[in-house]
Amino acid sequence: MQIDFDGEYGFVSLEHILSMERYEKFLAKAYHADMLYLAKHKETKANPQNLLPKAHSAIVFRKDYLPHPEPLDLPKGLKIASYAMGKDYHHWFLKELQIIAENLKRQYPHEEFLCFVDSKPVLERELALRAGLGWIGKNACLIHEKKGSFSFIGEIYTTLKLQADAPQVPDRCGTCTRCIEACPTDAIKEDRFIDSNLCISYWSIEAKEAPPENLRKKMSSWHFGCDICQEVCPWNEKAFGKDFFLQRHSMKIEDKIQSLRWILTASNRDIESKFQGTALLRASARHHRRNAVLAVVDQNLIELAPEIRSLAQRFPDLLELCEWALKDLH
Ligand code: B12
Ligand code: SF4
Ligand code: SF4
Repeated sequence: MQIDFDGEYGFVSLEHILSMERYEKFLAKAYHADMLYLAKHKETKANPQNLLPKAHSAIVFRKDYLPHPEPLDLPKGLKIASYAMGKDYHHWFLKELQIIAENLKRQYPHEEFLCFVDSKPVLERELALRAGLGWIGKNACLIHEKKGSFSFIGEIYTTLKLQADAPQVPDRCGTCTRCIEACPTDAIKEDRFIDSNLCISYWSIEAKEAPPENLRKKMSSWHFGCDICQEVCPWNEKAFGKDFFLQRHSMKIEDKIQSLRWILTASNRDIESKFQGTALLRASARHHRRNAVLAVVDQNLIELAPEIRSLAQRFPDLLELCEWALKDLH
């Protein structure tokens, strides 16, 4: 089967999902933090046929996002994970897969095809690994030997019986432990698990509350997501060059102040309309303000103390965080 796709793809059988024991261990250790949907998803992740009855196979897609395929001009001076630096992949990547699925349906009118990107109960990393698209690194990410790990995963479930035709990529982490050492919060645990309770990505995107005090000063100014455990990976260094990430983070202090001031003072509507169509809207305006307060403290931007004082008055639910920040700024 030949598919017109700018990226890699492979086939995998859906008869047996292999890593449910690992998944259960993740849940048993409560590494999912408050993402309770991950526990609810367990049953369907183990049984893909709950999503598409008679599903036999998946076509799994790996799409690079660095540089972002749909870039957007976002406020300068905010540390935003590369995956969110453009239009939301949940829409355009899913659309790409739907077009592929429509073509396949024309070729195989008696078969069924169903597309997913990220948000449905699908064990995407296992499928990508078994489809030969890379290996799972110690940082838990799918890594491609030549292209690195800055990639999205999506898949089409189908009733077609497709044979996995690519060999599984061997683990190429070897004795490297760079990601484990670089993670500021020690979120990378044994056996390639991430403890979301400690992960900056979780606290800046998914969490409803502010991080506990012992983590607040370790957020390293990440406004949305975190790329540290990928940026230090030698396979990304090889794909993008040694200085690539340093340059990406060299931001002017005036830009930082300007962008953080804007978030601290903007209305819900302003924040929502600025981030419309991007993955940044996964976090509410309140959460963007919370993240901005943490970045102000991280950078000790005392000039933004008045904005934090006024934020505390406008949003009493951020009072505790703002008071903590004001005590810390010097
Ligand atoms: C919940 C979630 C998170 C959580 C928890 C992350 C985690 N590592 O568990 C948080 C919010 C922290 C997060 C962060 C990020 N995420 Co996220 N996230 C998800 C989501 C929705 C579910 C992941 C999940 O179930 N985790 C639980 C663990 C146990 O499962 P798992 O990570 O899939 O790992 C399985 C495999 O690795 C497998 N496995 C490992 N070794 C082996 C060996 C064999 C032989 C087999 C068979 C299986 C196997 O076992 C695990 C259990 O089945 C997926 C989308 C999806 N539907 O899968 C995206 C997804 C994993 N995230 C993605 C991205 C891009 C990110 C970030 C890079 C975003 C950012 N820059 O901030 C970070 C990376 C953090 C990290 N180092 O993992 C991409 C990953 C792409 C890639 N190249 O790996 C995904 C696939 C979304 C997508 N469709 O592109 N994420
Ligand atoms: S995303 Fe950041 S906080 Fe999470 S495991 Fe990787 S380096 Fe650690
Ligand atoms: S940094 Fe090293 S250990 Fe971590 S994922 Fe990359 S190669 Fe593997």
